[in-house]
Amino acid sequence: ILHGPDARAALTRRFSEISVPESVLERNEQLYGERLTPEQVVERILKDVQQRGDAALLDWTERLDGSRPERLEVGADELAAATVDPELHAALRLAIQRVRDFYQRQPAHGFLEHGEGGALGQLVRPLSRVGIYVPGGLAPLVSTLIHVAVPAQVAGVPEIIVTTPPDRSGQIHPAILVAARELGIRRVFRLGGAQAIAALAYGTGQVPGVDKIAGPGNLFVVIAKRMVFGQVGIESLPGPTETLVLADDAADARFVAADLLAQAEHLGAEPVLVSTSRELLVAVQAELGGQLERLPEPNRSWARDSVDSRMKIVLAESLDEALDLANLYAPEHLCLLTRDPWALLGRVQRAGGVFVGEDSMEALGDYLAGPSHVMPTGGTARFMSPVNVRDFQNIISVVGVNRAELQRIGPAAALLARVEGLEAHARAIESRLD
Ligand code: HSO
Ligand code: ZN
Repeated sequence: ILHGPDARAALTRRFSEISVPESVLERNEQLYGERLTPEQVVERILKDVQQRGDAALLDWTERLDGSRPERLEVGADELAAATVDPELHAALRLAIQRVRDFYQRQPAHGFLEHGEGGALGQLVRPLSRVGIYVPGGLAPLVSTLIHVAVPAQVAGVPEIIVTTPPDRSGQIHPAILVAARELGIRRVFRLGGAQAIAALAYGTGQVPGVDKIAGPGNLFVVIAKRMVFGQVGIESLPGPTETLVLADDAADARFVAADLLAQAEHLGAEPVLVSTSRELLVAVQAELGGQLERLPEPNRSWARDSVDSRMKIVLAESLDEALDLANLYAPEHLCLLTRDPWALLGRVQRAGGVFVGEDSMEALGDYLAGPSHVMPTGGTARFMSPVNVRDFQNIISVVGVNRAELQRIGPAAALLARVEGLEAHARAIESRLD
């Protein structure tokens, strides 16, 4: 149990290079005969896709995902035929509807003001084509498709391209196909990893290049996104997830433990518990042990790894100190499990999302509370926001000054031009001055 300066130190983020697990290096050695770093692998893939297009995509998919699809794109008939059981179908619809209702409330309009001096304003335009990467494989994150696609659609993006890795037999989970259909998305590609990012960034014969890539992904996906950034827009670089539960003596240790484990079962997750009550910390630790035991495999191993290797437990002197620590850490998720959680909201400064009270668990937010579950990780909540409508729009500045206004402000502009040594600028302005 950490407290005081030790707690501050433990929750202070340090700039660190993406850490590469030994298992990744071992797999690379098997695949390539040398211990290539993930960066080296991604460089190879990007270059290959740039040079050989679809042929490279098929080769890498076969090599890394274990299947060689006849066509990368899911056919219209296959998309139309995908089914899931009716209850799941209804749950997908409910999620889409609630996320849509939420983002339709986000103000995202421009302005154009005509006044005495003419007009100034901002036009807001949707991006033309967006690529969404949906993690597959171990966990087919159908909710992630919904939580990225809906804000893009509310923004008005006319064309959405989805890529998601196929399983070993070349299939995409039917829930992802049904969700895509429900969303009105027509283009889904069997494509994962860095090769998917390369295809979306450069475009190939089969896969259209996009203006911006959104959605989370594994280590290779994140590295690939970093490398293509600039050529194409990148919405964010989400890393492993974290949750900070802030609890006082009124919190129920069973719920606290359950919420920590819900995040812990994501690979590489970092669960953090900050409490003003030592009794609660002790009770939660006991609960964690019991609840871990009762989780099925492989979830138990995933969660245990997060708890054993990365969990932090902090005793705070007061709720004020607890909030200071939370703001310092800037968690992706901040869960307030206290007697009066609403009273704390005004002091929350840095977090991806805040979950207020014991009935608003983060796991609900992952699916259908409303806001997108794609939130800033790794302390990037200091300067980044959750995925939202604005990620999928451009602003165009409008300048429509009239002649009278120009007479008033032009001389000052010309003066500024000359101090910068830009004579042609000054003359362009003065050419219209009386
Ligand atoms: N909690 C994860 C998102 C997720 N959980 C998707 C379940 N499905 C990262 O915020
Ligand atoms: Zn989750």
